[in-house]
Amino acid sequence: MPDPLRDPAPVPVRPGETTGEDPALGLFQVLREDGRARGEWAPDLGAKTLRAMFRHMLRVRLLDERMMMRQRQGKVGFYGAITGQEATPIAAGFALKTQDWVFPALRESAIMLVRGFPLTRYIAQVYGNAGDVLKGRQMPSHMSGRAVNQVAWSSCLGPQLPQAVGAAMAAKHRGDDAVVLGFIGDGATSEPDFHAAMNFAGVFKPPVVLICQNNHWAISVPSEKQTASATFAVKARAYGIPGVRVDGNDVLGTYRVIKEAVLRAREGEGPTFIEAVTYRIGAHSSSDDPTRYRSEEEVEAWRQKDPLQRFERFLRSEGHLDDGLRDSLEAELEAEIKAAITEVEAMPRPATETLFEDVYADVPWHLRAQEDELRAADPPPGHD
Ligand SMILES: Cc1ncc(C[n+]2csc(CCOP(=O)(O)OP(=O)(O)O)c2C)c(N)n1
Ligand SMILES: [Mg+2]
Repeated sequence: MPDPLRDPAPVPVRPGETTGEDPALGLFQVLREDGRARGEWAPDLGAKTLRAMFRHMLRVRLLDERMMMRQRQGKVGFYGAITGQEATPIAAGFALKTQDWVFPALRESAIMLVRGFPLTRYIAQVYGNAGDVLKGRQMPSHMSGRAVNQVAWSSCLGPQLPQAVGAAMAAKHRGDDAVVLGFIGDGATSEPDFHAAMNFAGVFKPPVVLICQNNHWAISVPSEKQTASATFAVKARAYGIPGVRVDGNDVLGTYRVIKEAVLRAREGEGPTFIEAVTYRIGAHSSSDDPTRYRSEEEVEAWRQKDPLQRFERFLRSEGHLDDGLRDSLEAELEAEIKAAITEVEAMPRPATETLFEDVYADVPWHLRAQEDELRAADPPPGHD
């Protein structure tokens, strides 16, 4: 009998469609590692959309390289790359409608870019300068964008998940046509907030899709030390929610599963819990040295499953991409990113006066006095 954990096979997405496999124990896959698609499961996407998906994946890959370099040069305080995990956030961005909301964990900020958030504004949040929509008040690289319905991820692991469920309950209560996506890492499933979110989602059945990016590590803790469950997806069963385990390095597979779950949620069929099986190729963040806790062989084995290369092989074999197009796309993206970084680095710090904004409708006298004192200082503190 095939072992569903080791022998990836297509599994049904909707509960009730049975092929003899349990969606929470198998591994849903459209793109095989050699880049061939399992035809019967492939989503119906045109060449233009497929190329746009690839463009977004490559854009994030290149942006991460540039930002990590900037961090090493001391120009950026902190950065967390998602290299190797591009498929799920990019697929998620394509599966959503404008009115939908995203409550990300650590590695889904790029969904904002897919949904049209400007690159310079995005990079400005890494720098926390005057171009930052959050005026430099958030932790660095905790991107968010009201314009694209994406809240910032939380440095404290977990709270975004009950918030996602709560937002979905509110949408249901108000009769909004919005679906909410909530993300969590494998490590954060050990937090009480995960249980609270899953339980509320199961009981109240709001239009929410909860996605666990199982990248096999929670900094230095391997995912097998995180749970005794056979998979993360199977945990959904205890909460009365359908659980689906998908190859998180397969952008067409994750798109298909997320899209299906979003559709179910929008049709009032309730929540879905998705485990996207992937791998963090780089360090946990710019503050981490992964060579201290995992082997190069393990990383190399996962490099072979790279989501970008896999998708590229598929696009080439389908005639949607060739050397010329690939090279011009990369050159165009490199130029765009370089220009955006140059523009952001030329921006000043947030004006010190903004310290007094956005908390009180009428600024109280003691803060007004402090503001006057600040304005009178020559030069004002914080300006250099
Ligand atoms: C409540 C809480 N505990 C511990 C930490 C420290 N911490 C930051 S990231 C992290 C690991 C997160 O792992 P996972 O949820 O798998 O996400 P990944 O980084 O792998 O994407 C830990 C333990 C924290 N930020 N918050
Ligand atoms: Mg993890």
